[in-house]
Amino acid sequence: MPKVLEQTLKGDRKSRIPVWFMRQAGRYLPEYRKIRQKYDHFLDFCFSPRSACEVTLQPLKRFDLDAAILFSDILVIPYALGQTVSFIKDKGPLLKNFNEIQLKYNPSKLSPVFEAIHLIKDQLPKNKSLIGFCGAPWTIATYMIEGQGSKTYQKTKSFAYLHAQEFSALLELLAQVSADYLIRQIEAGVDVVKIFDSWAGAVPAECFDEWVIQPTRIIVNEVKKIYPYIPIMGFPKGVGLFYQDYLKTGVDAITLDPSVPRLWALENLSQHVVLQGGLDPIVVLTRGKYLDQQIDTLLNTFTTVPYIFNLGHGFVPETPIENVEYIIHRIRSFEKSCEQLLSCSI
Ligand code: 1CP
Repeated sequence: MPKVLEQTLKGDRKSRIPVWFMRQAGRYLPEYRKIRQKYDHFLDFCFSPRSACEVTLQPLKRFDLDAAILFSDILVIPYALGQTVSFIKDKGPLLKNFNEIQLKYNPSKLSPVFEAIHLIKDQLPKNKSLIGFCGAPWTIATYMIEGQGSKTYQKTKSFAYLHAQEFSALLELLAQVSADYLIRQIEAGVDVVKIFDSWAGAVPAECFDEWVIQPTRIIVNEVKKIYPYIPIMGFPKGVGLFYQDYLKTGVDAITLDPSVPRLWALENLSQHVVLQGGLDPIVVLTRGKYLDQQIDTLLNTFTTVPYIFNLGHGFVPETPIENVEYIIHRIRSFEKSCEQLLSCSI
């Protein structure tokens, strides 16, 4: 059965615009919160194949979406490398003692993720795609070294500037391990993979090649060596003009953050990669002129090129479910009006 997300990722512009959302499974859904409360520890939740499968499929039961994204987290990689990872309620991730760990990769710690993928694939409708993912080496390194989320990345950058060789070895290790992790996800059944570089916007221009492009390119090359036809999406959030440099990573699709000018992306990126995303997740909290404007600009700018509708970052927990329904409805109405226009002009 044709899967519109994968067809679009191969460069085909279809009349149906594929739609999925970052953090489409998450705290804005009551059915997610219900399962979430069963677990004290977020990683126990991620590593429970049946719960992970259930929440992965939840948004597809509610909304007319074209893909599921595996429910897991990018921080399972530091965990598989031997670092203690926990999630503190209302505060976020906490990772212990980067200096004291040996960094030894144990992929068997990730086997519940592959089990979850098997379960999801058994239940996922055949016309929908399953997206697997990992964090990019820079973003993972920031969590490992800071021990938590950060605004300044002070510890990570100081480490990188003062111990350049060690930092570059860490990025290389993370790239190899992440490639292995994606390959195992593909073996287990994911159809598409995505590399999240959520904090790439904090990298200084002079270091962009070394900290972002090169490690990401290693992941892309390693995965493509074994699975050349599996589409790879990249998300270099917040990098401005460096979105164009990011093409050098060899990814097949790029997610736009809300600040990327749409026409600039059309003119400078769309000939090389499939474009995806862009909608401000915060405008989704509202209804009215700004929400409509942002949806319509995305749809109208990318009418002639392969484009996948998505946000420019994840849904926040306060997102009203009706607004998600509204966005999808607006996209499907746009498709209908395009079809009518086409049939009138023949
Ligand atoms: O208690 C909860 O319910 C925690 C909220 C939550 C959720 C729903 C976390 C903790 N992770 C997730 C799932 C998750 N994380 C997915 C699953 C699928 C989906 O999108 O529906 C994915 C792809 C991620 C990836 C992830 N985790 C990223 C990259 C994407 C992004 O949002 O930028 C990052 C940076 C993380 C780290 C993370 N995980 C969770 C928190 C609170 C954080 C920290 C974010 C920060 O530092 O600001």
